[in-house]
Amino acid sequence: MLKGCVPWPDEFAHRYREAGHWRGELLGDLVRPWARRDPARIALVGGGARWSYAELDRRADRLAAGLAARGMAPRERVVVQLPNVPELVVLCLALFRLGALPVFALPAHRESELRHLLEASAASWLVVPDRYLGEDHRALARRVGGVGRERVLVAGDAEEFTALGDADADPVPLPPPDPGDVALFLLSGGTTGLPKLIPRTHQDYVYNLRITAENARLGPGDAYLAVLPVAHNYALGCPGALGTLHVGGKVVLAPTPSIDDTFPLIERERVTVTGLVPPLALLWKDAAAALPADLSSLRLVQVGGAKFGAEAARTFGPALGCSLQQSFGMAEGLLCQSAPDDPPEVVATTQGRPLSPADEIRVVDSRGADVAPGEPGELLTRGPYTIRGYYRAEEHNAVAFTPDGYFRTGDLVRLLPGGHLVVEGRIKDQINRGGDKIAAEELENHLLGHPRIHDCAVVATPDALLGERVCVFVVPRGEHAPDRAEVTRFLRERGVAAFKLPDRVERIGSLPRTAVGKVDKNRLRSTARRTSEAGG
Ligand code: J2J
Repeated sequence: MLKGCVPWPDEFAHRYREAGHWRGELLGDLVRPWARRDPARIALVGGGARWSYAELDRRADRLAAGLAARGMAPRERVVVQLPNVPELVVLCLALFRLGALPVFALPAHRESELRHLLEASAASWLVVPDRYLGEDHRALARRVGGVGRERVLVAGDAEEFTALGDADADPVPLPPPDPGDVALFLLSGGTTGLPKLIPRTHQDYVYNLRITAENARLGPGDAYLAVLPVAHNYALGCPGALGTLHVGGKVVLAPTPSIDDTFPLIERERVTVTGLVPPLALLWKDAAAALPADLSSLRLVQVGGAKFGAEAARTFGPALGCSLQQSFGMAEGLLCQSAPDDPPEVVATTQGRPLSPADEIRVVDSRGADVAPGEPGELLTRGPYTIRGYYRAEEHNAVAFTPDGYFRTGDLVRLLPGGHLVVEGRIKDQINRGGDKIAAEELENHLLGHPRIHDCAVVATPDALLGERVCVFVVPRGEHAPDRAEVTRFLRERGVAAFKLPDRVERIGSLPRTAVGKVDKNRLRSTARRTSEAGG
């Protein structure tokens, strides 16, 4: 396994192979059987492209050869920041075939995040679109620096960089990577300073695709609409775009998550399955009633990334005329989802069950002891698609994993007798803003760089649509505390992604502390709630 990664111990690897979970499959081979068996079958629709399996397969081979010819080598890290464009899917397959390792940045990331990803992964390549949603990503790449011009690949008009479209050559035989080796890096939501890199192997991720596709009863007749960024685990592989290609289905890429883009695509492409975050699900529910769109092809909508409340969950399916699947997932691995045969009330009130019979879970108290059945506690997990460590993060791994290899999810759950989980909250210092994760410490570190901020603390405040919003308590240095407009300007200047910008900035004389001297975030959360209830 790549240096800096933590392998599964032999006895576990053996067990997962014996059970048939790990089958030595390669992500680069996903579309090959379909390209041979049914070459004209449509694989990918988006951005004006409509490619068959044979076409997608051919393009991936040509791109892999083109990248190899430009010097890209196996195991090199490639920070990939592409929105939902067909080039992203071809690039993924090409990198998997080459054994080069995509590090998936989100389209919303800016200099601060991109610089961190390049550095943390020691990447030698960066891939960006020319423009997306008003942002010129070539200008962004220039500001980020760190990678030579010829190693910045641009989907679209490349200016001084290399056009992704020019990396095209006649296919060459490439030595296949080891199925047990790392194939891609996902990002953690982050609880500490900056997001950690999550190494996923070929065989563990193919397993991830297989179990999520099975649980969605996904087959060649399905059309999956990628609404959320394909760069995120949820729309990439749960089952997402890759899981759909694995079963011979059709992947439809929505250029943005807006209703104006997604509803016409559902109608035109007869979309059957998609995945949403709760705020989008709420919007869809209202829009389905208000707009004349034909959504009758939809049979299953996954909702996850943040808690979907029972009330909304009960009415969602009937409003859209489809089944709801609650999805409680994490890029580190473990996936809990409702099953097709779960009774409606179980689907409405739980976040599903772990998908693999080999998933091991424990629910523990603050001392690490198992709680009584049904009581809330922190969810720990290990299994055939849950990592044993973040990339190059030995110190952090010592706290994020137990000595016997369980990942500490930081999520508070209750385990019901039937094996279903209910997410009750979290102990990690993170804000979940409608599925977007914001590490409090990352934002605090940025804010402490402001000349008029002496100290600060970032907490979540409840919100009807987004679930949570970002509130910052600021202890000013000097007379005048910076207001929200000033904080926003400052963070933008530092190149922080827009979804992390605070919704509220509150001035406070000093931060409340607990008995052991830690910032008392519970108290700050209550203060924030009180002031918002008072209309503050
Ligand atoms: C409450 N919290 C949830 C849910 C995730 C599918 C779906 C989501 C993700 C994802 C994913 C939640 N209710 N239904 O990768 O494949 C919070 C938890 C969790 C964290 C993981 C997928 N679904 N969460 O959201 O890596 O706190 O993955 O630990 O971005 O999101 O975030 P992330």
